[in-house]
Amino acid sequence: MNPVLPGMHPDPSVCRVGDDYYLVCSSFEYFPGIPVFHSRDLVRWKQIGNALDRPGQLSLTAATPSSAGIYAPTLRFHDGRFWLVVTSVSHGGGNVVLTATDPAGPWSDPVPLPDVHGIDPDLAWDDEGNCWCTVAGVHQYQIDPVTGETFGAPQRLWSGTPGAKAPEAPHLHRIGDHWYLLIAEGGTERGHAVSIARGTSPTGPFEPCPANPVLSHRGTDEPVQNTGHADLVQAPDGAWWMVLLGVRPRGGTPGWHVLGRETFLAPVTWVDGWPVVGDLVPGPAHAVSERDDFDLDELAPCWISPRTRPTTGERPGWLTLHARGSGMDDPAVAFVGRRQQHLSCVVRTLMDPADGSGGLAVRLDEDHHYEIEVASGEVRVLARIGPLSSVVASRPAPGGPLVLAVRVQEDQTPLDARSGPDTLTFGVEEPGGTFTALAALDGKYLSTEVAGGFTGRVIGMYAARGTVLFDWFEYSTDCEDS
Ligand code: 6LW
Repeated sequence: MNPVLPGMHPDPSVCRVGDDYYLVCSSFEYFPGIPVFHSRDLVRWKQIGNALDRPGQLSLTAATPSSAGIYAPTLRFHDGRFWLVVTSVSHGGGNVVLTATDPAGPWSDPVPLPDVHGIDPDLAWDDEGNCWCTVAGVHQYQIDPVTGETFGAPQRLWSGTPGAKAPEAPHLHRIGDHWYLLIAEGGTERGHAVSIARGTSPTGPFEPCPANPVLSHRGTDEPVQNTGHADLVQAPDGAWWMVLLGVRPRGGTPGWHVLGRETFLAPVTWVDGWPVVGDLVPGPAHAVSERDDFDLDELAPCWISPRTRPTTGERPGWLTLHARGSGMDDPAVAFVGRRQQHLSCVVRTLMDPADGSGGLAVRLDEDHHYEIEVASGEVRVLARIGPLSSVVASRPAPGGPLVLAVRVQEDQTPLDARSGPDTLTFGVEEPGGTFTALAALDGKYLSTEVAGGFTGRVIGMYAARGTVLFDWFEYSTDCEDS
């Protein structure tokens, strides 16, 4: 069952209304922003929209670095409405509140909280109707979420466990007679942990749990690492659950994770008024075979683009992309992709190069990407790793539309400390379906351990020059991989 939301879905926040659960995640430099998911069982999630799906709600430009942008939303249901509070980490950014009656959208325009300083905002209401906005640090503001006004000075609620860095990701929940302040600490890397404190009022004082951290995989051989940044939800049967982020490092030392931080689910029981977090239940793996023929006017909600969405519709049934800037190295590249969600997968697309050049790319950020590109009568495989760019293979292009493919294969048996985590084989399909490989590249260079940042791999179509078109895009895996 875990991860319940594979691929780049970090900083999950969850709420329940009746039998329906809703969950949101960070989206960084990508547009549309803040994916919204629905589930009935906390295990199977379906994306129902993106909260920030109009350019007027979200200003991401080339001046927004990769891994900046939209961080750590909190989703709550209060007074008949859904509320989102989120940090926009970019020029003119800050914290904002949005509301919706239907979490699938439309969401309101953002209301700025100009006096709330700090990332990872949370919203909670007490019985008197006061609204508390708690941010990393951990500091708390009383606000009016409708106008964005702040009342009084911020109060420090808790600085986390002595010696642990980065108390962040606060979520304040009223459970029984207590207010619980859930936080992450230790930083979002291998030291990540979840801790909790409780008090009888939303403003504290808060008493730390003697068993903190209540969850951490630091210093263990657990296959899931960096566990932290959690939220709590109660099921209709009274059981409690925690959603949290974690990563799946693979290969040799130190282990490379390539899918970004993913969302996991863990059971929670209560002992003496403190939560006890159970194990992350793994698997079972499930096969996925998804295809988009681009026959609809609107793109499905899973498609994302760095910073702004390129115009896409022109030839009916095809995705049309006009180049912007210098291709995949450009922060504003015309790229439409989806998260890589499986350790092994196969991606294929039928591309018409028309009068331009472009292709199929695996992107971590503009400095770390591999792609197979059709340009100037050639098909070539390109690799960009930090300051180095290379054409690693080329052959003549057949002319006219052709199928480009990348096969991502998890390395099952690391041979030495430098092996893995996976191999990306780029190639073309001949008429009749035979796959011809052009190059096989080590996936570690498209990992967070190499590139840094907060995101994960996104695989998609791009234009490097002129106009190129894509008839369909397929993403599939088999049950070998979870
Ligand atoms: C987020 C912080 C974190 O704001 O990473 O894992 C940051 N935790 O809480 C970006 O996702």
